[in-house]
Amino acid sequence: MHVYNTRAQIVYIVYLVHLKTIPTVMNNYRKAVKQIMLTIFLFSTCWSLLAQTKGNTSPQKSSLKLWYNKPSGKVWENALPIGNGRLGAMIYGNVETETIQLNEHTLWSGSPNRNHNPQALDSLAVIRKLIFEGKQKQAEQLANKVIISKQSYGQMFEPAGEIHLSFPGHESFTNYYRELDLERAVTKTTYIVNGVTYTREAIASFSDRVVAVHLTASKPHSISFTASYSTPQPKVEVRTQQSKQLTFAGTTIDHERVKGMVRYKGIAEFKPEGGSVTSTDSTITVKDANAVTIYISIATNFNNYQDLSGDENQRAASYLNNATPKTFADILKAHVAAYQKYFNRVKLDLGTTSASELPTDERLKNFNSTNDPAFVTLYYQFGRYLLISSSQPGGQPANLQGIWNRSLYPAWDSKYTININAQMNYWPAEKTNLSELHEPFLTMVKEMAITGQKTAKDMYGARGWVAHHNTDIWRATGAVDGAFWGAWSNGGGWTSQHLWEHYLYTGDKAFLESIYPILKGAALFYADYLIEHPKLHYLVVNPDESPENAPQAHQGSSLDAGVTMTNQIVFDTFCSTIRAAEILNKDQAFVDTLIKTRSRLAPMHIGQYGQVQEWLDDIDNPKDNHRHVSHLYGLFPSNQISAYRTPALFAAAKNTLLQRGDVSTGWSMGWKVNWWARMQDGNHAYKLIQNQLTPLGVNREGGGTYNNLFDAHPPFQIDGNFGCTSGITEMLIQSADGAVHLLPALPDVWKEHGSISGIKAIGGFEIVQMEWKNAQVVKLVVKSNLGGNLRLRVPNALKLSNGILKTATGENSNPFYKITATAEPVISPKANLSSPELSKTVVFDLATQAGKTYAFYGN
Ligand code: FUC
Repeated sequence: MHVYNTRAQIVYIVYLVHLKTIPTVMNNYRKAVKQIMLTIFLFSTCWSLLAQTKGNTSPQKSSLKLWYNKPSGKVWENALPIGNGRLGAMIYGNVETETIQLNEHTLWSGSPNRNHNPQALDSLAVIRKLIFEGKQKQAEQLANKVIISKQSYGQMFEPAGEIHLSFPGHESFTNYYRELDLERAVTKTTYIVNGVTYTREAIASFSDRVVAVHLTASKPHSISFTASYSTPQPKVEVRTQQSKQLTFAGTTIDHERVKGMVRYKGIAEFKPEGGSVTSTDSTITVKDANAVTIYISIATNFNNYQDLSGDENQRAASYLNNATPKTFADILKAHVAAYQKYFNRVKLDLGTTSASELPTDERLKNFNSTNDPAFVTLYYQFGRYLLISSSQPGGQPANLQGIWNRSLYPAWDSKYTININAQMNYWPAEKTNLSELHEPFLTMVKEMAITGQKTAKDMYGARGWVAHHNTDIWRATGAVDGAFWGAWSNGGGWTSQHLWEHYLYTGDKAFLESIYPILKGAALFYADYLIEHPKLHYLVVNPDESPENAPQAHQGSSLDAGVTMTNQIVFDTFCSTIRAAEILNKDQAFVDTLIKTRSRLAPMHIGQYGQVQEWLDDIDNPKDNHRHVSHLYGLFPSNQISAYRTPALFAAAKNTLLQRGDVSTGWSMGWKVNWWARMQDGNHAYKLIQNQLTPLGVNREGGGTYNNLFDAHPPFQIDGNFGCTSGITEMLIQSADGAVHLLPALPDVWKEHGSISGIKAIGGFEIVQMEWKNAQVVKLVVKSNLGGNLRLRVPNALKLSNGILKTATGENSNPFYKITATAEPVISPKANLSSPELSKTVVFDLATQAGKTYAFYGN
């Protein structure tokens, strides 16, 4: 549809027609005309090019834009996401019929319910015995009967329908352009029809709880359209009110024996400037307006996971009535300010090349064959944008699709898979300075800690709380899907570590006090549930599995006892609970028990192929390229495998990564960026970014990225976006291994020059600014929010602007950097381990004071 320089072409055609009609006798006149027309042509071409590049120049002014010169068409993954943590919308930017696909964070199928299977307890001893005897398949069959839920496998995050705006006469248009401005959280679509430039902007307002759409035109009285609503939901009533409101109201669907009881109400109000607005019983028509603002409010009766007594009508009306008196300009201003409070905290500059001048979809296509560092910056900030837009305090956590889902039966219910995916969503939260946005996830953990108590007691006869590999808005903690995937009881242990991580970054002792019972509950569950391995005598979890993977040796069954990831999670759960109790000065007797129990956990094993063993037995297949590499939980997000403290495990982790391979599902590649960053191999981490930033379909059997930069499992799954954003941070700054490590994994392509500001490190340090040249830190500004020793690990020596840095000695005295030693691994005599080469670093200590900022320079 796009015509490159229409005006120039029209002028030139007029010129040609003109020449034909002028008699030849008027040769001189003709020359003069030719001159004039040529001048007009050149001028017009330039003007047109300018107008065309206006679209092109705006993204250059701000490189933080996703922009395209084509509409989305029917492809949802071309549309651009906006969200305010409560409302989500996908803006298609289609010209003749615009589609605004809507979501609301609490619009889920079902209603308060429990899904644990209490039959587990009676058969637990039998299942354990079968597994210890090597009869995994039999154990799995029994587990399917008694452990796996006979109720819901988890409820679904549901769509709120679509508003369509159809513009008669807009079938043919020119100068098309659309963008998502990450610096302002605004989408914009512009095009020309009959000489009129039309512009549409859309926001999901952070300050006013509505989606607001603003339509303008370059000539008065030019805006006419009809609005309608469609939805895949079966139980919806659509109406119009006062000629200017389009409303929809419904109740969500039943699913897997759970009655759908979430009632919702949506109101879209159309406020034209000039012109008229009329309605039928299900459509609104605006005619000849100068501009139009559409306010969309949606609310449900959801109060919390056990209470649906809210009034969706009153809520939807009150959000709407607060917004409609305001102009779009007012709403936009407050929205941008509220959004930028978060977004502006972090700036990243990896350099810019001419590759960045193309539309986003073309940059994606070219990324693997060009040097486009600014594309990584864009993708990085898009990850932060997505977290801000899908996770706001008081709202629901970002689910498998963040807050964007158009399907009634979405993949994996668009809920929370907690054997990796939901955690990955929150990896960027603390380090990219979005700590407050961790809150919805942390609240979900607190709520699972309540529902999970009965699950722990009924299923396993244990105190504390447990969650399996999935949860949903009702905080289900039962085992679902099938024993192969679901007989994994570490959803509680792992998610509880996010509470501890939040404390490590913020130092908020009141918060630690408030969540201590949850950490303790997760540890208590393991203290009761661990059982001695009859042959190896370690304390292990049984039944257990290494998420979704099965060793060949177990006849296709995933069930086992004491798998590596679980041992690592139990270790972390104990360590953080012990540390928290020490800091809060409580529960000495329990701490003693945990310390004793911890010493009996299985250490990591290094197997015959030099790999970190996934299972206690050395049964890994070095050709296995399963997407989950769960046994490297200890390398990332945990810090049990370290370049400096555990060299043999570090070498083995590298072998595991090499054996597992690179290309996989989107989220798996996102995880691998983090792992290679921890391996201090920037080039390999960058290779994974390349693999991930590949248009879907190019990686055979793997994921990639959609045109709107959503991560492709496939299908769309947002975890990969967040995982990669975390990984890019880990390439530049890490703080999990006893020091703030600067430039631990800088790839060759970014070596020359770059800078990052606003990143957070453990212990409340903020990297206010870091600039590097030729892979050396040349400028560094660190703010110490909590005081304490700042240990810096840097590729080159630094000078403090007003003081002297001491070479680091001994353990880091900063309590936030205290690390419990990882147990010595058991190493197979067949293992061939060669130590990965590490770049040289220098390590400094600086005693800091809370609230002070320190400036350093490279030598
Ligand atoms: C886990 C993964 C799948 C998918 C699902 C949502 O089960 O193994 O790949 O990401 O979560």
